[in-house]
Amino acid sequence: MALGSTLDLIPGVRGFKNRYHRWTPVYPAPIEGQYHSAGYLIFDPGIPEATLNAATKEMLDSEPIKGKEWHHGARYFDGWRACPAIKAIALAPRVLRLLRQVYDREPLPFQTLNFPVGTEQRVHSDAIHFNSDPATYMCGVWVALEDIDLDNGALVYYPGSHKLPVVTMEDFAPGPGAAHYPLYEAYIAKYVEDHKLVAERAILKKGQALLWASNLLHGGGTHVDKSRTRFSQVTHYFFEGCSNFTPLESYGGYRHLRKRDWIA
Ligand SMILES: O=C(O)CCC(=O)C(=O)O
Repeated sequence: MALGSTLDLIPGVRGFKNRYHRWTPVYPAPIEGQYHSAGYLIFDPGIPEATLNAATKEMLDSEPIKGKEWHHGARYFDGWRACPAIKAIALAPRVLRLLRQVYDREPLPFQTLNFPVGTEQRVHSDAIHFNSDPATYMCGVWVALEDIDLDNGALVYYPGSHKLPVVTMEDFAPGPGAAHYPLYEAYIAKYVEDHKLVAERAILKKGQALLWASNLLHGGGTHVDKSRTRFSQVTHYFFEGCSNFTPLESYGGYRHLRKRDWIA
C-alpha cells in the first residue's frame, strides 16, 4: 500500500487532506474546458465501493421502494435526510472539488433521488425545475451504483444543448404551474428535432458519474431489459451566493423563490 493511502487510515488524516485540497483542481484546464463546451463530463468521483453498496441497500430498505412494485418513475426522494451513505455520495469530496473547479463557487447540494430502475423520464433541462440568479448556477451529478448500459436505462443527453436559450414557461404555457408540464415535454421533443440535436447515452461503470450543466437536455433512456435494475443516485446542486427559484411556478415578472435545506 502506498504511504499516502496508509496515512489515510489514521483517524482525521483523510478529512484533513480533503479540507486542505478543497480548492485544488481535480482536472487539467482542457477537461474543464471540455465540460463548459459540451455541458457534461463523465468522471470518477472516487466514492468507495462500500458506500455505493450501502446507498443501494438504504434505498432498497426505504419506505417508497421496499416491497413495492417498481414502475419507471420509482424513486427514493431526499434519502440523504435519513441515510448516511446517500448523504456521503452527495458530499463526496472529489465531486465538490470538481464543482468548485468548474463553477468557482462553493457547491450547495440540496436534493437526492435514488432510483431502483430507469425512469424513462422524457427529455428535459433541469433549468425548468431549478434555476438561479445569476442564471444556470445549478447542476446534476448522477452516480452509477451498478454498471449501466443500453439495456438497463442509460441516461440520454444532448452534448452542447446547454448553450441553447433556456426554455421558460412563457415559451409554451398560458401560465405557471406543473399542470402544464406535458406541454413542456412536447415543446422540448420538437425543440430537439428543430435543432437537429444528436443524442448520446451514458454508459457507465459502477462508481462512475455524469456531471451535467443545468441547461443540458437529458432524460431517462429506455429501460429495455425489465428484469434488470438500474441502481443510481442523482444529487442536485446550487452554488453559494445565488438565489434560487422554481421556473415551473414562475411567470412574467414573478419568480417563485425557494429556500432549501442544504445537505451538509
Ligand atoms: O435518472 C434518470 O433516469 C433521470 C434523472 C434526471 O433526469 C434528473 O435528475 O434530472
